Amino acid sequence: MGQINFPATSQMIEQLDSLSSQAADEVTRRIYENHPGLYQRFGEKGKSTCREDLLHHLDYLSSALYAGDSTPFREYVLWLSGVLESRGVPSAHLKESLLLLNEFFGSHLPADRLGPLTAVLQNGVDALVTPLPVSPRFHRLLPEPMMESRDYLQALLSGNRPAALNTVLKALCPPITLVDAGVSIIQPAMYEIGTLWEYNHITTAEEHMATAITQNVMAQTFATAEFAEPLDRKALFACIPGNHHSLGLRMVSDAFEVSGWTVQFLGADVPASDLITQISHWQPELVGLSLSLPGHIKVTRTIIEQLRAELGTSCPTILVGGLATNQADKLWKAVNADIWAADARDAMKEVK
Ligand code: B12
Repeated sequence: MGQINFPATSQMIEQLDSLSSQAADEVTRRIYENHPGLYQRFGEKGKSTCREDLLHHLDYLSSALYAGDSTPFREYVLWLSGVLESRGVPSAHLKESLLLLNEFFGSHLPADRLGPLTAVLQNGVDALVTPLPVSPRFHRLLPEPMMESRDYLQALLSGNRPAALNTVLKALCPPITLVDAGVSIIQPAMYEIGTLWEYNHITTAEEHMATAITQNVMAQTFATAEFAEPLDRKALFACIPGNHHSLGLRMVSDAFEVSGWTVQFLGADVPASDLITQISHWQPELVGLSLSLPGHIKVTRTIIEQLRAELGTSCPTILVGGLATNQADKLWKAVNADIWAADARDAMKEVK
């Protein structure tokens, strides 16, 4: 389910992207025209949030088109409707927005280009009408949690940093490695933190606290790890511009470093031009890029194109990963990378 059979021409997606700002303006205007009470309740701020939300819908729409698979869009619609409903906002507005976007593109794109776009939008509307109890694909790719993950989650929720650290340190006995503890204890707990935030069971402050504790735990456990002999191989890791989710990439980077690679970890939201300069100066054999939201697909594709154009045959192998690439099969191919891995353990297997 979700696979849509069409040639997702990049030309069609470019057209969609170039119309997105106009579509967001036009559909916001129509929503406010249909519901004059909204302006009285939420004023200009509500209007600009509505426009921003529409731009997010379009990001997910275009990534589904890149993937030739409506799954990321359908899952996004279900995710958003959960976020809205759990905060007391009826998802009827969401359905209306999707239908209005469909109308907008119906009158701005040639009929022969419309098929795939309408199919994806309709899939989103259908998801709202008959929601199936699905968990997002990125949850299905999540490694099997170890028992300790529950305790770790409890420690995060109660803000107990020492307990979180002890849980991981105690689990770190052979054959359990640093990367095992990362993907099978920390990662599932952080995903659960995300789900709790999504359904409004914890606040953004509590999510930030969990992240801060986890960063500290990862740094402390890294300091106790046993390192393999140096390999004389260099890898550089960075989150693409706009991606603030750096923790997962840190886990990947640490896995490489512990296995003997020399690494540079550039962290979150690295500006494209500086990233390219850093790569061409340091000349790693491998570049690992992390993208978390479907809106990151386009910029990653552009960066990879620029890297290949500037570095030619000396361009390093490009490995990609992150939640955005875990949202649909082969979505990573849309960014023109050489390899993809679903998690840090998988990355160590993919890169020989
Ligand atoms: C912590 C967190 C944040 C923090 C990140 C802080 C930091 N320094 O990292 C902050 C507060 C910045 C944040 C912001 C946002 N977040 Co956030 N966040 C999370 C949360 C709870 C945990 C992320 C995490 O650390 N996971 C644990 C790591 C270990 O897992 P991972 O990232 O998947 O990484 C693994 C693999 O993906 C892979 N991998 C990752 N990168 C790479 C790279 C390579 C090369 C390879 C090979 C593999 C690889 O290997 C990693 C290790 O195994 C997630 C929930 C979730 N499911 O992940 C939400 C989540 C990702 N966020 C979400 C959202 C919506 C947002 C915001 C839009 C919220 C907002 N309105 O502001 C913003 C967007 C910011 C941006 N532009 O990037 C949603 C995304 C929903 C969706 N459908 O896509 C999620 C899923 C929460 C949810 N359930 O609703 N977030």
